[in-house]
Amino acid sequence: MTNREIAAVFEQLADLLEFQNTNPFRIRSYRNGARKIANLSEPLAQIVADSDRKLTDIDGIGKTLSEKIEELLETSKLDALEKLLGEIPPTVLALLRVPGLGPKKAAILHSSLGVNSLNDLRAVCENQKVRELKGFGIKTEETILNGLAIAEQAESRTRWVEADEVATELLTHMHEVVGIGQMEMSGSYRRGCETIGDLDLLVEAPMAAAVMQHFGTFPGIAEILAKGETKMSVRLASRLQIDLRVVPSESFGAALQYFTGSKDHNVVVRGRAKQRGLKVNEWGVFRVEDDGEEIYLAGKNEEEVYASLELPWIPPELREAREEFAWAENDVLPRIVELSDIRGDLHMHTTATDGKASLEEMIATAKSLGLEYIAITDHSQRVSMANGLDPKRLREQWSEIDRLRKKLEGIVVLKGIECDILEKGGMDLPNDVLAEADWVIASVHYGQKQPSDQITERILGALENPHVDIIAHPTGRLINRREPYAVDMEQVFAAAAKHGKMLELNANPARLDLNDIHCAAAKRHGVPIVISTDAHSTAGFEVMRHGVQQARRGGLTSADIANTGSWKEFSGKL
Ligand code: DGT
Ligand code: CA
Ligand code: CA
Ligand code: ZN
Repeated sequence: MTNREIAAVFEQLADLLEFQNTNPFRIRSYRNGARKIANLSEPLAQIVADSDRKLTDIDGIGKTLSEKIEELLETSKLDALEKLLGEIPPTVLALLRVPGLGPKKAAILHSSLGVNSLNDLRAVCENQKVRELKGFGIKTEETILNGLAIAEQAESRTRWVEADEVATELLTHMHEVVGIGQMEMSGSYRRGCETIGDLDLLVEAPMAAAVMQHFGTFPGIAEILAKGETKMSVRLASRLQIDLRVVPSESFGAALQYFTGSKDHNVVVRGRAKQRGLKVNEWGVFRVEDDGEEIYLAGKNEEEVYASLELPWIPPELREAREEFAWAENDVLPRIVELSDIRGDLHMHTTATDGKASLEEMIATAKSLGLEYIAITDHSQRVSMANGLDPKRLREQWSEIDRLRKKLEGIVVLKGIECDILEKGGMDLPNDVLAEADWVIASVHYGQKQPSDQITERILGALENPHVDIIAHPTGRLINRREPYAVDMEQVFAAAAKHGKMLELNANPARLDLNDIHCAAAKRHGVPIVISTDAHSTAGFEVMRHGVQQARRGGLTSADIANTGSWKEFSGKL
């Protein structure tokens, strides 16, 4: 189990205890523990495996917590949690995942209005029953209604990055099977979708039995849902479902194509096959003879499947039945961006605000990763929770960068700022300060729920400011957690194009903001995208791959992304 998964278990435990209105001291200790664990850079499993070390040596982890961590690592389960989960029906548990509805309020709705599911919750909100409860009101009722849609999605879909942790562990586990050939994760995971309904593992092996037997021993499996000759489905304790299919070598490419999807893409694939007197399914490409007999033509790899339909191989990220077939037919499939194309990172934080690494540590790590240019962009004063910088502290940081620059080689460090766009409109720092910066990011952190006109005006205002270079995380959404601002993105694209500004694709896997559709729209407007990590630690640089994946889904090439250029090229755009 990863630290993130362990932390999530303790968060859930705390939520359930709070829902049951039990000992507040225990609840707090689980919450603090979860936060500690989520912030640890070293895997807990590694510390436990080391006989010279003790979990209780970690600040904030006491005896109870350490025993529970060991229990989790050993069994992938927690008795205390299982017991609570047994006491509360799953439909009631779903209430705890509605943004804006904490466990305490959920408990009140449950006990006083008999709310037992998301459906019940929707009904009592729509019938305006919630506003009548003590301590709730119209505002709370609206907040809950807004949160419902996203809770309904989070019930059934896992963020890509979390599915990726499981996928990586699963592939390692399955590699222990002797005699297997190719192995790939297919489905929405392979297409790089933001969220994953379930994982679809494909294994090439002559004999399925050994593969399925070993699959069944993957730690974390809570339930075997189905088991056939060559397929099997399981559900993990984390609720994520995994489908396994074992296929022979001559069908591997056909199965990979089929199970990668998307369903809509495959509808077009089958249509093209039909036009050519062919049939495509998970076993291969077949020619259908007049007497109905089917002759196998191709299927070992995806290239030959597409080739038999007179198409070039199409990258999985593009397989959504959008423009990929038109591009493929006209031989203009874009060479979509790759991680190795990225040469700069233009959004990061240091200990001056809410980052965990110092200026020098961030620069050293960026350099060791091969980045050619970076921008230091701490928060501005309005973001008080993050200890945002006022003009004086900002200028001190810039002097420090000036000082470091004298001895730096091989990397350019820009003096930047992530300047808040104020709730009433306008920038959080005066223009004379912004004018001194090499790179100004503008972003919304407060007043995210303003009506469309108002929040759009604020962002358009920032785009009109001559010192602003880019808007960060332009829609503010958090996948499975928070809806985007009501911002009118068409106006934002048009204004960015008009004023020669860039837009960020924030690579944080919980944000991925802009999304794939917006990326394609930005390209259509000729607005350059910058993919940024928004790193808050040296480990934070790692998320760049998620941003690149999202850009690939948007069909962007390296030419569409400003931070793929050399420093000389990039600086020419400033
Ligand atoms: P997900 O799991 O909801 O995130 O999305 P996918 O795309 O992974 O969907 P999934 O797991 O239901 O199926 C994987 C792929 O297998 C899907 O993209 C296309 C193919 N597939 C699955 N079921 C069907 C089906 O009933 N008909 C067709 N034509 N294709 C299917
Ligand atoms: Ca799937
Ligand atoms: Ca599936
Ligand atoms: Zn930031």
